[in-house]
Amino acid sequence: GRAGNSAGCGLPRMGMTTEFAHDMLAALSQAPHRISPKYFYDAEGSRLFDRICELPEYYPTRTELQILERHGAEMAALAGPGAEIVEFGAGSLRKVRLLLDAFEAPARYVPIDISGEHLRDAAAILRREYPGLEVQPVVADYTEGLQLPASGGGKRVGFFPGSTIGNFTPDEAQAFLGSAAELLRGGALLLGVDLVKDPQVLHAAYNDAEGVTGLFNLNLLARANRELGTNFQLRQFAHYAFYNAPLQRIEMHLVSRARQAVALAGEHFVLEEGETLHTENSYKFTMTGVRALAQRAGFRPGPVWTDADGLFGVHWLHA
Ligand code: AVI
Repeated sequence: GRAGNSAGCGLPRMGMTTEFAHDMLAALSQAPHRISPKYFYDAEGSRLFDRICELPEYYPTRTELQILERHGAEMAALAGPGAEIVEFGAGSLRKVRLLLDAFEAPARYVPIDISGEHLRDAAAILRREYPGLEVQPVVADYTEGLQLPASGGGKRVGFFPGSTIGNFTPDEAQAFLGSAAELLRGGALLLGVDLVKDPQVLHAAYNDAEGVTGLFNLNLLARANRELGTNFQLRQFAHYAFYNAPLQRIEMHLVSRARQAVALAGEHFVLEEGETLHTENSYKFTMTGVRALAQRAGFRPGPVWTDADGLFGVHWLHA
């Protein structure tokens, strides 16, 4: 709990760093301690996530790629010629390439991302590879209300791969889908979701033998030390990930190995031995669960594609 005696936080909400400072302060002040998984993704965290995607235990990335490869033609038929692909987040050039290759003369690609730098890079690469394609990046937080450039007449197809929706709270997922349905009205959303399965398979995906997921989790503290001047002792925290079956989610925590104090913004916060900082939820879905969720958000569920082992699902949702 809070052991300092300064008068409240008083940090203005400005850039990402101040927001991070604000949220870390809240996480340390309140029990249970929890912070948004969005803070995983600085440059180092993004590199570690790319490594996770290559791990033998982490099946989602390669399984979704395989589904997009096998069923791209069916998706293309639903999209029709001259479609416009709106991607929420721009972290998966490999995935959107499969759609761009399968679709008939896609007219436009609109990646939406908070990182302008990431977007510019992605846009430049795709413009070079697809000379006929209009690439129109939008720098914005796609979880907040946003406006898109007027569509050129083709169907607007949203793309939200990777089961990123699983990192939202159920309320956030509902709100996101609701605004996506508005944005894509008349078109559709291609939504990739990780499916409920054998807990041992899920457990292994977040507890890889090489320990990369642990490094990814701990990088949140390393990042706080770099950006906020905290003094987290990384060796004093253990990566802990488990499948919470009743809530259908993987939970990631950082467990304090001993009673320890952390300094932030002139205050000291004590973490007891065994207390955790809850860093991520990764919800898993059933096919019917996704369809019900989508329907509540204003979509009409269409076809679903999956792999032979039923690990991952890609849903076509009519907007
Ligand atoms: C980005 N997101 C869908 C990943 C997931 O599986 O929830 C992040 C991740 N966390 C640990 N491993 C991968």
